[in-house]
Amino acid sequence: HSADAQRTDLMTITRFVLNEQSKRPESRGDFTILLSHIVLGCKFVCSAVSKAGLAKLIGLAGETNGEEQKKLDVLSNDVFIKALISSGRTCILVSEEDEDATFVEPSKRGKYCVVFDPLDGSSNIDCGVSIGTIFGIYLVKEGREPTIEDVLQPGKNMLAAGYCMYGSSCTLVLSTGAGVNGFTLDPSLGEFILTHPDIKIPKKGKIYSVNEGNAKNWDDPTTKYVEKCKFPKDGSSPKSLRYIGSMVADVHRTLLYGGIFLYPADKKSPNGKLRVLYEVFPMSFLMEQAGGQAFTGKQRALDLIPNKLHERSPIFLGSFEDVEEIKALYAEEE
Ligand code: AHM
Ligand code: MG
Repeated sequence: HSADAQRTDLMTITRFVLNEQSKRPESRGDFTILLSHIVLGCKFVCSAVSKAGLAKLIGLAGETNGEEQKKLDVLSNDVFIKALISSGRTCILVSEEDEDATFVEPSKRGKYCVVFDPLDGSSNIDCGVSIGTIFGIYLVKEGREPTIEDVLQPGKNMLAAGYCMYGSSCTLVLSTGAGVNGFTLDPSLGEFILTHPDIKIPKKGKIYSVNEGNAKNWDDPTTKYVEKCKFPKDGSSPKSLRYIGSMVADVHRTLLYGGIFLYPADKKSPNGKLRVLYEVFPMSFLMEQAGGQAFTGKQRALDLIPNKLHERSPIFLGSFEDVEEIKALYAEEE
């Protein structure tokens, strides 16, 4: 796909996924249909996010006679839940916003389970800084009633994962298990166009990304690792620190520029902060597909078997060699 071809031969996300799926003999278009409903949700949230700052001034759609406006994260969740159910391709939905899983009624059921965080990075919503949607997709075991066990599966069983970043542009990054591709929303077309084909994360990076305000409560390996980033002993330059506090934005930068993103355990939160099913797993899936690694401090992140829907785990992910270093520090502990 040369530059000129990219301008005139538009590779939309739908066309891309249809091509990809046509190589799979068992495919009947169900995945493409599911994805188009996820994409619709992302477009809606993108539009809502870009108008958020104006909401007080002009009033957002749906607001009637002074009734209180829905918070953006609640609104986004409602849109995703409805879009996913109406796709007719889902059976279980797990959202960060909902305590319990949603079981789709039999007449609208399909074979996919979707785990998602409709609007992640809540602390950045009100100041207009990048936020995002994260999702992962599992296939339900065929021939029996869907149960919660269908989603309490290790991340390596995911069929696909992705995120959409509502940043200076709206970017959707997707993997269906054969590499990672990035699409940018062309607002004038209302279509996501392939702009980042076959993303590979640099083997090693120059950036580390962590909430250093928690340093007081870190464990030894994390403390030693961050010390190493700042005061390398092997003659290399210190790493730069970048931390937005939106996982999607911090991971997106890590994927494109290389480096490491960490949300470690600390004395106050022994399991870290980020949620296994719809934050840790999709991002770990994408990292591995792009040639990087994701580690929990104990094991490969995608090998984790979650016991609860909203379980948390520490996470270290990014460039292969940077994650090797933190793995070595944890190995020394044992
Ligand atoms: P949220 O689901 O309440 O938005 O929290 C998740 C966010 C992530 O996007 C981000 O990586 C992390 O929380 C930042 O946490 P902290 O503010 O503790 O650094
Ligand atoms: Mg979240």
